[in-house]
Amino acid sequence: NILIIGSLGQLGSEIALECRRRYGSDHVVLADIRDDVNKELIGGGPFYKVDARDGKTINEIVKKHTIDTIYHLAALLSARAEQNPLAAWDLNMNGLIATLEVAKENHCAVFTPSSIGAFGPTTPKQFTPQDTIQRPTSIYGVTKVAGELLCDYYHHAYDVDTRGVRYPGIISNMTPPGGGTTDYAVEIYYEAVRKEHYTCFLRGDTYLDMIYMPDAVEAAIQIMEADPSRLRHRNAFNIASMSFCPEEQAAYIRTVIPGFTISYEVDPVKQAIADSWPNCLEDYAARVEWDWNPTYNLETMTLDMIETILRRTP
Ligand code: VAH
Repeated sequence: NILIIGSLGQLGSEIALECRRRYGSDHVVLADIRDDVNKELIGGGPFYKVDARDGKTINEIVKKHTIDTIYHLAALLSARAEQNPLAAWDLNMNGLIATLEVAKENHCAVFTPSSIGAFGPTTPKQFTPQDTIQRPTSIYGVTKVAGELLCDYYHHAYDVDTRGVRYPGIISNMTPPGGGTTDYAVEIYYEAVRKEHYTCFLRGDTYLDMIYMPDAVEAAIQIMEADPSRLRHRNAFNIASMSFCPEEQAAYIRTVIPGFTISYEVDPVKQAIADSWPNCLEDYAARVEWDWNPTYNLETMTLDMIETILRRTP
């Protein structure tokens, strides 16, 4: 059975939905600090309102539902974290260690997402290697590197089956972005449909790795189903699927919405975070060790995003 902590967030909601689709609602237990949003999106099945740092309650849930796999998806993302570094450290680290302690006691496997945010300005920006220097300059990145090291520690010291991927910016047609630096790449599609214009908070030539939610969810499930004897890495695997800048994304949107225009009001904090991150990762380790192979690209994602938003627009 699976427990998803942070199951109402941007990534958590969609992993919850897909896991319930694949494994059945009763085998997928959801938990989130909030209980007000989009629960109907995920349908029935066990749900607990719980703070990710509350190891005691999480331990009770794990024992009650004989959980064998925990998806730990509760965190403050980069832009929001930068506004409140101590809250980000508290949630991102004390939430994670609570899960790792519960996993150690109950022999659960743990999935924890890392991010391209785990790299910094001294990391090679083009085809960023799987094993390279990681000195992020955002507090979010600090918690991601610390999280990777903590998960590897629990694996080597206590044999906890911890695994993770370094996510690019995630683009979803179902759940709103969660306060990240890459949120522009989601908002732009909704604004393109709503008013054929988007004012972007990053410079038009800012390249970042991005991934469409269906591929992001597939990675989270595929890595946890992988044969552990093949894994030479664990926390966390580079995964890549597309790298683009706002200008490029706007050009693809114009192939569907010819009148679409983009303008720029650069947010200096978000731009500084984006400039400290790589432009594109290399993900050979994920491809070799657990057959990672994304399906969407900027063209097919743009078509799917706009068609989905149009279908929903009254
Ligand atoms: C953020 N969407 O912007 C997240 C992600 C690669 C970025 O970690 O913080």
